[in-house]
Amino acid sequence: MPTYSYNATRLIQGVLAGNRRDLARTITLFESRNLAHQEVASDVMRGLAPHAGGALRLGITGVPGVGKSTFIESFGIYLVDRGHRVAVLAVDPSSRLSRGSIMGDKTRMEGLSRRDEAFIRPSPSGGTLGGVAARTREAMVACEAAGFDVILVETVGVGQSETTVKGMVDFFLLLMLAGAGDELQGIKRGIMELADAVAITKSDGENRELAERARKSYENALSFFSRDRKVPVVTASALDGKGLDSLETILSDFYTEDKASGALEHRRKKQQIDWLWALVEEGLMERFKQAPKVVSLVDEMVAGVEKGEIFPGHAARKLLDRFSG
Ligand SMILES: Nc1nc2c(ncn2[C@@H]2O[C@H](COP(=O)(O)OP(=O)(O)OP(=O)(O)O)[C@@H](O)[C@H]2O)c(=O)[nH]1
Ligand SMILES: [Mg+2]
Repeated sequence: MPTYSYNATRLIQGVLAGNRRDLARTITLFESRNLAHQEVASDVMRGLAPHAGGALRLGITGVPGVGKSTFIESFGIYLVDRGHRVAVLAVDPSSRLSRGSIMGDKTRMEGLSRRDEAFIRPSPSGGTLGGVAARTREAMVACEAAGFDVILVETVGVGQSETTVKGMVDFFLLLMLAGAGDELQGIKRGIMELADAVAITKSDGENRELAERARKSYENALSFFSRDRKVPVVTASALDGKGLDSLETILSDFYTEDKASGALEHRRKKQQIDWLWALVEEGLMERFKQAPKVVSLVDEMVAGVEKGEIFPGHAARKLLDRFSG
């Protein structure tokens, strides 16, 4: 099968001019595992990176069904109507082409996807969480270079992905449902600790009162966490647009404040360095597992540990010595 060939200079020019087709193509190029493509991809990345960084990067998480996609649709349109250019990306390591993954169906974002000022890209599929996240970071660079000033990153509130997404955004919004009984039930404390703001979704119709009660309860719970700044809790509805204005104010205040104080820049630099180390770790592990001199010893060490004849610490040291020796 002939592989599609890309022209780095053309793609860079197209993306910088805000051409959506070129943006989509660039992201596809970044996702390609073809070696020749990867070389062009690094050239394109080098050309785009100096033009990135100009967007507010907002991560959005919450359990399946909480209303993330519907919220992104409403909030995205709200922002576009106010003159923003909005790109929507996703990190969903479980996504398969065949399965209904987050944003697998763009149907919940039909209105937004029709807007010229919006760009929606589903999660890269397959691979490790690290791999999916790396592709999303690269897509983010491309979107920023194309002039999008708000990047929304949807991730599903299970597993490790929210920690990973937290590491690539400026602001992390947790969507929660109002439920009867203990409001904190079933919500992992760890996720609450990552949130920069919480929105109680589906605060419309009969649910309004319940949502308001939940809001107070979460606000109270969050006040016990020691945090640099207060974590606002709002009620929102994607159906009637309730709470979208408060969220926009919260976000723009945050962005202005952190930009002026240098906190934004500082956080992003730290994220870049964390990312560097994550890539080194991942690469090292890959090289380790593929190194012929290690491969020949691995089975022996694993068998030894399994039988209880070799202490794991000893086996690990032997393998590492062989690798670096
Ligand atoms: N009443 C009401 N229903 C909503 C609202 N937002 C979402 N829903 C409904 O909740 C259901 C789930 O919404 P989604 O946006 O698909 O939720 P999600 O969090 O993206 O779900 P996953 O992608 O499966 O993780 C849908 O039936 C929506 O119509 C809202 O603000 N009010
Ligand atoms: Mg969804």
